[in-house]
Amino acid sequence: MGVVNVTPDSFSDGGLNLRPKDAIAAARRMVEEGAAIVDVGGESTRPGSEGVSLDEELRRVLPVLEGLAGDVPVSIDTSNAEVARRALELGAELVNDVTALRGDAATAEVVAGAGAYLCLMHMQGEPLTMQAGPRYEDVASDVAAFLAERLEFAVAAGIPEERICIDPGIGFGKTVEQNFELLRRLDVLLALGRPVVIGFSRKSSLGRLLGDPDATTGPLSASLAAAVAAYERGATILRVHDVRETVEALTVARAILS
Ligand code: HH2
Repeated sequence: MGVVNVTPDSFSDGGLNLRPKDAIAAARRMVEEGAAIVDVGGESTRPGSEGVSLDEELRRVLPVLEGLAGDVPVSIDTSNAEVARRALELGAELVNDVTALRGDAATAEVVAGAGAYLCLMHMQGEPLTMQAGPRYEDVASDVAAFLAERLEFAVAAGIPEERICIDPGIGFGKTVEQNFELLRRLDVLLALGRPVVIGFSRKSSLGRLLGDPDATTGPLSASLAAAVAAYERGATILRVHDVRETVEALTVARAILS
């Protein structure tokens, strides 16, 4: 899953694809490089971000979705039901909701009605404050229990279980150590029986592990290591910014592992 952020302030690529023409070109390039789907988002959820208005989110993503409609498989990264609805009308196949259907009460119905795929992600707290002292009894089982509950909720709302994937939400209310523990213990999430998505690409925990306590991003080399490790442990969807390099790394990993 390639990431296209149509935002001025995303943590690693803010401003790069703010013009529709650039975002469309980036999405097409990612598919050429081997992405199976491109995740288009109009709101940064980096630590400390305050969110954008519905109008602004629509203004950012609609021209991009219109430009991609029909020939690029699209996921819409939103927690807003109206953005999801418009994106699905324009051909998006998957709704990637970082609030796991808690952000907007209408999203579940929109996804169910369209017969779309859904990604449920775990987040403790909300972006503005989520990195201020995240607490868990046991991070892997707490995240799994949350995702199991959201899965049940989504299915009760009419979204077939076969259309749902789950994501521990790397960096969303987790310390560096908790992020790595979630990957180390991915089996706890796999036990829920749904495909697992991992988005470790460029995240600050990578830069911090490498020795910079104030890092806000991590380098490509570290992102590739995390993607390969996640794949090896059973993740089947890797959400990444650097598609070509990740596809190359995963191709080699697969040749060795299979
Ligand atoms: N991470 C980000 C955004 N959406 N969705 C899922 N399912 N999993 C993730 O790990 C995830 C996500 C944050 O990364 P990015 O989109 O690059 O940054 P920003 O939120 O600053 O736009």
